[in-house]
Amino acid sequence: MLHNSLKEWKHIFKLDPAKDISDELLDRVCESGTDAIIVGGTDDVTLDGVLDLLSRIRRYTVPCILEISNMESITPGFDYYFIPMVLNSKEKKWMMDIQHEAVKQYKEMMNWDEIFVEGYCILNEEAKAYKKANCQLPTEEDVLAYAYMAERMFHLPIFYVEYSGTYGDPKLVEKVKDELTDTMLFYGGGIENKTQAREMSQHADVIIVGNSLYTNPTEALETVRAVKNEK
Ligand code: 1GP
Repeated sequence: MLHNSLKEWKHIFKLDPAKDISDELLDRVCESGTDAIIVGGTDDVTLDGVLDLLSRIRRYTVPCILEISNMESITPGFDYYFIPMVLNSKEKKWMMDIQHEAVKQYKEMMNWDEIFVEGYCILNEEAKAYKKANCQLPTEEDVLAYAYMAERMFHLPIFYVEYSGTYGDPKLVEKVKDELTDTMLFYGGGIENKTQAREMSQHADVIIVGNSLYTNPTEALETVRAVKNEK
């Protein structure tokens, strides 16, 4: 069952533990009014990097989520843990096997009130995660079938349309939303300003803003108000 507070979320910032962020910018991010902060990345995610961000974000009241990238950087102390499953990977490893390993190692510690599994569909061939997880580019029909499977076959709480690094197709996001009833739709990728934030949040339940925080923080920070008040 999806935690009630998550059901109300509209906006999340994603911070990469492999990237530097100043205290000043982190303060603006944590006080921005975003619903939560995800700590997660693809390359060079280390326990030190994760712990550094966790301890700094913990000074604020904003909920803090670890999106698990590898076994080495799993640590207690987050409010929530998101476990990705890459639905359009060509390898069972990214859908099943690493999660299986993680369960063998951490089963005793797993609190399912805090854990949410995300069905990822990665649609940008240039994204690091696309390459790392050895993905296959799905057609629109494929994406809609993945969304259907995420909800109906796997009962996943979250379906994540991931365009990491590039702005995606809002029409496709709209069609995906029509496919889902209980499963929440997350959209992430290339959101740099209010207009894009508003466009994607017309369809997605939650938008995730990552990279633009590091490149143009002022505009990235404006995406919060764009989706939370001015809908
Ligand atoms: C990455 O979906 C998030 O996992 C956000 O993407 O970094 O392109 O904003 P961007």
